[in-house]
Amino acid sequence: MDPALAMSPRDALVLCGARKGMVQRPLRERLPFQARIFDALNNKPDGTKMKSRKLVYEGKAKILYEGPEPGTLIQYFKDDTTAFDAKKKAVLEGKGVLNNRICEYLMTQLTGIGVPNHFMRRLNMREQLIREVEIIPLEVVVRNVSAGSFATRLGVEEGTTLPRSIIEFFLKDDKLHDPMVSEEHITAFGWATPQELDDMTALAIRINDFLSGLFLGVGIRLVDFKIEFGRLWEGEMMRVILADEISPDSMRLWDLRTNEKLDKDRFRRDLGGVTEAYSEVARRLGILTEVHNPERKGPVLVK
Ligand code: AIR
Ligand code: ASP
Repeated sequence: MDPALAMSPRDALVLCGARKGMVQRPLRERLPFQARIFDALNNKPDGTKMKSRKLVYEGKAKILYEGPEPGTLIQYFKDDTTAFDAKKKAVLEGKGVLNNRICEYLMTQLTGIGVPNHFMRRLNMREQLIREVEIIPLEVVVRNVSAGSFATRLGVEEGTTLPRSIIEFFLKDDKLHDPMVSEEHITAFGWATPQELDDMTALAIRINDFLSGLFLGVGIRLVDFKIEFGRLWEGEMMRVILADEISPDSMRLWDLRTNEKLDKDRFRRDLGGVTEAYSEVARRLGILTEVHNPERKGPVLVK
């Protein structure tokens, strides 16, 4: 079992208190370096890819290439970061490496509790092998605490714990700025069937319960997150499975003790320290130790 999961909440709090300066600095220094080595090995000097692979789709933060076998794709995590319909853009060195690792970890944990998802295995620093699915054109957002567009839309003060977890659906359509849609809209226009909506809702609740507990164990509050689902065809059978990514780009994560933001809001709100925050999430989950700090084998208690 991962030591981060075996940690008591009290250990986790001690760890939060211990983090400033102690662990963050070496991570910040080493991560961009490793990302550069990877890029140097994979790219020609002019920036083009070494192997010519068939590009399937390029999004704002990820690229999909044809996979080695039919029904597979390679998901590449870019350092590119966008917000507000890509009006705000930056390249944050090392972010793609972190998201690849965090996403791998969370998808693997979800596989462990039987949440079907597209992740097959990590290939290298920035890439993972995934199952090809037909993406359902919806963003499924689960919220535990008021923040972001929910706080603005409903006038619920940011930080207010919601009386229960709330699920919202948004249509994936950049031109329309991803409008919120109801179940009526979704089924009337056939974006998903009633059965698929039920499946997505049930999976979203399980994912929220599991991830809330997982993050709580490492001193982080899962405020909200966005997931996407896809249809996986197996002969005549079709299943709805979790797809896309789960990373600090798609979640709001607040430090349990200080409410410090450890997610993409650092970029959206110009708070600085974006990749440092993502590193901190990875470190608390126990997934960066072997890469970045060989002498550190797990959580260290500090009096
Ligand atoms: N999200 C929504 N669209 C893209 C992303 N990444 C995520 C946000 C946040 C949640 O969905 O990162 O975790 C809710 O976003 P908002 O803006 O609706 O409050
Ligand atoms: N990812 C979306 C965009 O690029 C929204 C966001 O993350 O704020 O506009």
